[in-house]
Amino acid sequence: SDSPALPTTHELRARALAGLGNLGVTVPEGGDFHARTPLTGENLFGLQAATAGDAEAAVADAHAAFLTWRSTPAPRRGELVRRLGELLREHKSDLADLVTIEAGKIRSEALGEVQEMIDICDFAVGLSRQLYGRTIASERPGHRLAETWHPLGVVGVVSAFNFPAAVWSWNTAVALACGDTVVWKPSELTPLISLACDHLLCRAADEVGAPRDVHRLLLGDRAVGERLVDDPRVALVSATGSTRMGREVGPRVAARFGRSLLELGGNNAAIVAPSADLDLAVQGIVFAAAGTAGQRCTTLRRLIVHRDIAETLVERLVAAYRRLPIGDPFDENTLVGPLISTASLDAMNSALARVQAQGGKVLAGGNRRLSQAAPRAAYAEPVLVRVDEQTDVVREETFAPILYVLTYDTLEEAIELHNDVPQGLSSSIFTRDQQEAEIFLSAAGSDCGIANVNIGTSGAEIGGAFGGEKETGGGRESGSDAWKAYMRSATNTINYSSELSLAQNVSFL
Ligand code: UN1
Repeated sequence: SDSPALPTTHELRARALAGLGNLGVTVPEGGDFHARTPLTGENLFGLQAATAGDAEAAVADAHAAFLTWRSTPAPRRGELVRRLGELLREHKSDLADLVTIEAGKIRSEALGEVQEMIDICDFAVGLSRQLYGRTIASERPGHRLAETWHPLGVVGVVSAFNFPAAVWSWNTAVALACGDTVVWKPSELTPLISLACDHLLCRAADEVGAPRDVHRLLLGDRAVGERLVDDPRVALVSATGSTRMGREVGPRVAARFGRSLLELGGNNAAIVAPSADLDLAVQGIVFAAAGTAGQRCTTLRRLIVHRDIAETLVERLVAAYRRLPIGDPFDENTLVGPLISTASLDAMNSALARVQAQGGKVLAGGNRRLSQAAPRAAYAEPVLVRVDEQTDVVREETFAPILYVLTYDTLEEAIELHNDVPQGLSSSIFTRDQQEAEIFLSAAGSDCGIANVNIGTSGAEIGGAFGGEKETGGGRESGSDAWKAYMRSATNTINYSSELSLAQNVSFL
């Protein structure tokens, strides 16, 4: 059942201030750039947005810091990241409070987000001693070829409201270990957690003697992001957000021959095969589809179920959806917090209206909740919709908890449906048949950057590379060798003989 009461904006303001106080952040109050909370949909504080001059100074300062930082030994750069990780551990609870207040995540997911930051810091500390290049056998006597990795420059990080801190940390922890400096433009919807992260990193820099300007924060709207996109001193723009945003950012950065790393929309699906363990599948599906109120880029949006088990599975999902506790994300019984805004609720309702017009049938959920207690907030029941085909609405990403259920007869057909959307982020199959699982993971299977077996589409660990194909943008962040996007490689040919020999047997002189 729903949590009986929501905290008031007044209480949330006090809680945010207490958390920021514990973190040592003074809020620069008084401007017209507002921190707000989706719990009530109301404003918390007026802050100052960055001006064009602030953005210019931030890039110039971060570039100046880069010139020192790139020559600081990588393991020493790792010490900064290690200190950041320690501070994140120490302040885990207060940081999670800010994530809940600004992004609306339930407590365990907010703590999980901070844990993800801690994990990537550990990863990046190790990475700072493992920025390996290869030695390559030369075709010439007395020669050696080597691949060397060098820092790239200033990294512009543009992040979204739904992972307001973790996505920053994936980029920043890795970029700093790689010898880059960072200018961060967070979502306008999450300035407080951004101030907190920036503050902890500045503190870590002071404590380990790193240049202060290895990191600069710019609060502001899209104009601030555009400055990073267009500034030739920003070597890499790492942007997380909608495909629409990526379609603008990618070509603009490319026009100045900058690099971009894009993490855009997903339209993630799971195939449920007849042999699937349904207890496990139901849990995996409900977390992936309804968790974070459907606002992860990895959220499960399409379920492709074998016809023989569709009725049983749908029945169990409907029962689970009816039991989902919706409401105050600080309440430990709540599983579904608010959507970020009433605009998201409008988008959800419009998608539902369109899909119904295209033949979709709502099986459970879809009602607004708590509209009297919090008229400006957007609490909604996650919704299950049965569809017969992948109409245009199904092929779009609606950033809300809508799960479309389709059926299939053959695995081939399931994989075809699975891949027949413009996005390519995350995917999974629930099966106990090893052959099916391997086919799904093969070159002719899922076309996504993430493909899972017997686990949902969301909630990836930081150790793997994170990102996707097609309209998801092609970027890879976080673990594995994603660090290479934050560095430039140089190929070295070293002649240690006393002869000059030319490659490809060319003779000259
Ligand atoms: C995002 O939604 O932008 O795999 C990132 C996950 C999280 C990260 C999601 N580790 O769901």
